[in-house]
Amino acid sequence: MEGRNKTLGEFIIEKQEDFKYSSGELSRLINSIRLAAKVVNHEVNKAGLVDIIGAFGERNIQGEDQQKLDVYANEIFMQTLINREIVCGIASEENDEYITIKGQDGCHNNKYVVMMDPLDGSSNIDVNVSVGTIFSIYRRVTPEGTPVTTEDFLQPGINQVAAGYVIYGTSTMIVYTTGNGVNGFTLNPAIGTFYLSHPNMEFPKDGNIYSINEGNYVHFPQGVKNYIKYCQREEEDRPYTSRYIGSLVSDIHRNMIKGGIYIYPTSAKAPNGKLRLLYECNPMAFLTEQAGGKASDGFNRIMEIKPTELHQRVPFFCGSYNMVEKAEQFMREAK
Ligand code: AHM
Ligand code: MG
Repeated sequence: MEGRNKTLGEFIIEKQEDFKYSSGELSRLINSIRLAAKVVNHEVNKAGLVDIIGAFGERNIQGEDQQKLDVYANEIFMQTLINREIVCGIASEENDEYITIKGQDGCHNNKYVVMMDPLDGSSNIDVNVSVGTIFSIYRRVTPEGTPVTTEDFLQPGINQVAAGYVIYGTSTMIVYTTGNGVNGFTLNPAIGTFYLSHPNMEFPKDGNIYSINEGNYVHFPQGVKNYIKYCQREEEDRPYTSRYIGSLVSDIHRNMIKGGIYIYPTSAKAPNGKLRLLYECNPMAFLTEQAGGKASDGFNRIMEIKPTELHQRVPFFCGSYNMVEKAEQFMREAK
């Protein structure tokens, strides 16, 4: 079997020459994410044992309850990246503003900016449901040597040089792309090593799973309602099944393996949808396209949207190519 016994560390070294800009920095960056993922994994696994779960008593910029582990994961990912002096800026779903990072020499010579959702789906932690970390990496667009600006963060998704997620599930995995396909690595917790377990992951072109919070049905746009009805129709033997964990990373991960579509549309309650373009949709869209799937806002390719603000939300249709095409067709027809 390809990749048997290959560790993530070995894989990163082997693939370094494939990177567009092969200075080794991107490899170091992914290595830091691997390290932070292990630390967060350790803490997430202890969630029921230590008194770490529960609301922290703070609300993040979107006005949602922030859980303690969100704060923890945010700190770990931030500190790991800052300490290694690989990036020049980080924007996190948990922070109102981006941060600028300079090296020990006081210069701003690093090339990459990172955007992340350190612990997505964290409301699921206290019920033992999988959560994840999502990350997205860009080269800065402003000149090296100067502090990063908003412009470095408000880049369209097509500029991503790498993206991925960590899923803290029944096993812990890192799944990422640097633009040459998608590979998944599973953690052996006994020795703390990620092994290549899912080489060249691909979304099946078609699938039978649709993942959407149907509790919001009455608020959905007509196109989405029609698509759901299409999935539920009995005639023509359409064996669709509904699966919604409510944890984006887990829903997308399952659909990538089994074939399916994830939809978080606009609704009367959430006029721009719920998910964030920079921290959630762009990285998931990059992974999805690299795995042969499709990601759109119902009409346009997610990765071509020009962001206008850090915490911007967009409707999200993502998954098996033909399923997303079909859903888009319903959206167009109902327009
Ligand atoms: P979060 O970033 O606050 O955790 O919210 C994102 C999560 C996704 O993981 C999930 O797909 C979605 O919110 C679920 O939302 P809802 O409960 O409205 O269906
Ligand atoms: Mg999130």
